Amino acid sequence: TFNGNWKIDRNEDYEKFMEKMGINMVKRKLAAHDNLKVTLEQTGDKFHIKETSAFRTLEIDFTLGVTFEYSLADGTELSGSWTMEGDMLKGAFNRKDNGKLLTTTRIVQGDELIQSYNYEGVDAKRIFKKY
Ligand code: MYR
Repeated sequence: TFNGNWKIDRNEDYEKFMEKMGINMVKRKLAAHDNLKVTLEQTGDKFHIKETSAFRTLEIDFTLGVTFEYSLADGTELSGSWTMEGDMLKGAFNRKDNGKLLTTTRIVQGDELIQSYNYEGVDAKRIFKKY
C-alpha cells in the first residue's frame, strides 16, 4: 500500500534530470534539498495527496486514469494522469509549455517509496522513507 507519510531520504540523478527539465543551477541546488514530504491516501481508485516542501504546501486529488493539472514548484504546468499497473503507479504527464512527455512511477519496495522520473531520455529517482 502507498498509504502513509513519506519523507525524502535520497535522490539519484535528480540534478541531471532537473537540468534536462531546464531548471537553472540555483534552483537545482535548492530543489535537491527541498525536504519533500508526501502523504498518500488511497481509497479505491482515488488518491488524496498532501505535498510539503521548502517551497510550498499543497493538496492534490486525482482519480486513476483521469487527466488532471499539476504545477511544479517552478511554475511549469503539467497535464496528465496516473494509472495502476500491478503494484506500480505509472504517470504520464505532458508539459504545457512545450508538449514534451514526463513519465513517472511510484512503487513501494520494503520500507521505501521509490519514485522514478523520465524526461527526454534522462532518468532520476527520489526515494522516500516513512516518518
Ligand atoms: C502527485 O501524484 O504527487 C501529483 C502529480 C505528480 C505529477 C508528476 C510529478 C513530476 C514531478 C517532477 C519533478 C520535476 C522537478 C524538475
